[in-house]
Amino acid sequence: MDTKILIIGACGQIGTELTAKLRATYGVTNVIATDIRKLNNEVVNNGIFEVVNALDYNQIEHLIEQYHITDVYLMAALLSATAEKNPAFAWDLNMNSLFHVLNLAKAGKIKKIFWPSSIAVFGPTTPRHQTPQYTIMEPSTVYGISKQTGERWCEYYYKQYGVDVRSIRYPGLISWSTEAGGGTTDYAVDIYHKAITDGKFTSFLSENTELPMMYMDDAIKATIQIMQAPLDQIKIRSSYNLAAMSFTPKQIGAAITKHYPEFKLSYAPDFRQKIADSWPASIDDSSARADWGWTNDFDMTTMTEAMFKNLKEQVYPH
Ligand code: VAH
Repeated sequence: MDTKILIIGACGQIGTELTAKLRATYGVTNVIATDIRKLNNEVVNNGIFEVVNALDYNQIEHLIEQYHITDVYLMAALLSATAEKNPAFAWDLNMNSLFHVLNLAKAGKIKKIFWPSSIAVFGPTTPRHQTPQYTIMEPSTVYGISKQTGERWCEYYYKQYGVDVRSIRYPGLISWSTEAGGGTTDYAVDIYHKAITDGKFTSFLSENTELPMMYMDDAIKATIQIMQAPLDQIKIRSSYNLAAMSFTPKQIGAAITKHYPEFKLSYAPDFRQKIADSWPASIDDSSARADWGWTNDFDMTTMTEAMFKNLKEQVYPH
């Protein structure tokens, strides 16, 4: 049977680039992009798009039947900073959207699920450097609690009902194609835009706040790779640690200054500093590398080159 994909949350930071890559990989007519609003022209105009609320079970079930969907990528969620401002809705959206898709798979209506977790599942008591796949996990954010709980349910549905759900603990993701929104790591997206538009940037995290990060192209590669991996290579059914690099605002500022020597970086830590301080500085992703052959292509230097190339060509051409 052909792979027919439904993406829920296709207009988000990951969803936007994931939709483009899945359309290129599986064919435009085999990818149904959905979001609660028509937020992104590329996603809406370059293929099949439907307005869908990730909390509406009947809407999702109807689309699965209408398009004979086999695989669902559930990308809709409230990220860390936004979730702290609206805990009840964050829990509802992050958890009940997952239950809808897990239950549709349990009922045999879909074959495979991708669900994004995050390094936010780790907390202040987790070993911060080279955080292992299995370790203490006491997340102190609404977002992290929802992701840790989601991982537990993914593993439960696999073990109890044979649901083939696969998951990755994304680090902070950096992309040029969508405005960053609601994430604690999103300073690392905005800083590139401001280097071009303003020549200066004020970071809401302090200069030595080291966090695990990844260029979006690598995250999209890993997402499709884990979904294409043979069943016997997926040995972890909670979620896989994934890593590429770690850096501080000061370090990314230095990388930017190589392209913009006049760039000025200042610091004004806000409520997001406490969130960042609860997360690991670096991640051990040896399980993903061993089980399904994950390798990253981008480091801080090549990511910075790619960010400025794409931003100057696609976003700020004049
Ligand atoms: C956030 N970008 O900042 C997300 C991510 C590891 C952080 O999950 O909330």
